[in-house]
Amino acid sequence: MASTLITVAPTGAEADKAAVPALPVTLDELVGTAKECEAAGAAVIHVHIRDEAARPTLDRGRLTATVAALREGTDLIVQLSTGGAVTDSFANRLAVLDAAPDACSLTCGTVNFGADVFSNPWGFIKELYQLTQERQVVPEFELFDLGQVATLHRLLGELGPPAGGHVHCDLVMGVPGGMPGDVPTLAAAVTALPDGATWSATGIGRTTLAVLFGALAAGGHLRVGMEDTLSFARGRPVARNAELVERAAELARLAQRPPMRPAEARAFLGIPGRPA
Ligand code: KMH
Ligand code: ZN
Repeated sequence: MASTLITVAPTGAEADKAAVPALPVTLDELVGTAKECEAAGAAVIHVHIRDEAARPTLDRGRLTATVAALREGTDLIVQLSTGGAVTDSFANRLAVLDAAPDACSLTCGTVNFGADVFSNPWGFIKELYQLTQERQVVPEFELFDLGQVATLHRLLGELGPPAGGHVHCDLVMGVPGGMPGDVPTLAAAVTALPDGATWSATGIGRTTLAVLFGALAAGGHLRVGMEDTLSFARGRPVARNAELVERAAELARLAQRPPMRPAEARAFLGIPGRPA
């Protein structure tokens, strides 16, 4: 039976801990969340970290310690964000790979991001991609609009296949400024992907459920978490990341595509197993 890759994105760079107390921001909170989400069916964790004041940071020491702690506490594939926060420099975003994660995000273009701009010019995309190839860190191609799918084709055409040999994408839908989180747009994006690519999708905010159901129906994989939505239902805040994973896993089982476990996900994504 085919299975469903579930990625949890528990923190992000945007939500404010003071306003969202359930957001995991310390290392202990992150590892505790990761364990619960793994038990609930996640196989990958997409990681943003915070500093002692709960502000987003790309501090190298903290990132390295985070990778080690997640490996110690879970079998999850550790995917560090190279997107960071909209205020992070390109140099700091490239340096994320110094923490030697299993995987990283790699966004394929610039996009309006609410009132901000999430900047990913072609030169930066190429440099980051080449670094993933050199360091053998498996990239997940983050696609916020259809133009970014065209850039992914250009990238693969110029620089060849990624570390691990397999192209896996994540459609990030419903960002104010990016592609809408609806089924016609999902279908258009999936149709445009490179041959042989696999994909997950996530819907930001109110688009979460439409994208989740659409992705399952179209044979895709799922990303959920408090980076992407802070409401479980109308008027009901998310209490913990694991409830979003539990819901995704339940729907995946109903779709006859149960959650993929981390070892299967490693083979699927071309990520080597951990040394014993
Ligand atoms: N925080 C956003 C500006 C990624 O993680 O690679 C970018 C983002 C994408 O979250
Ligand atoms: Zn992210």
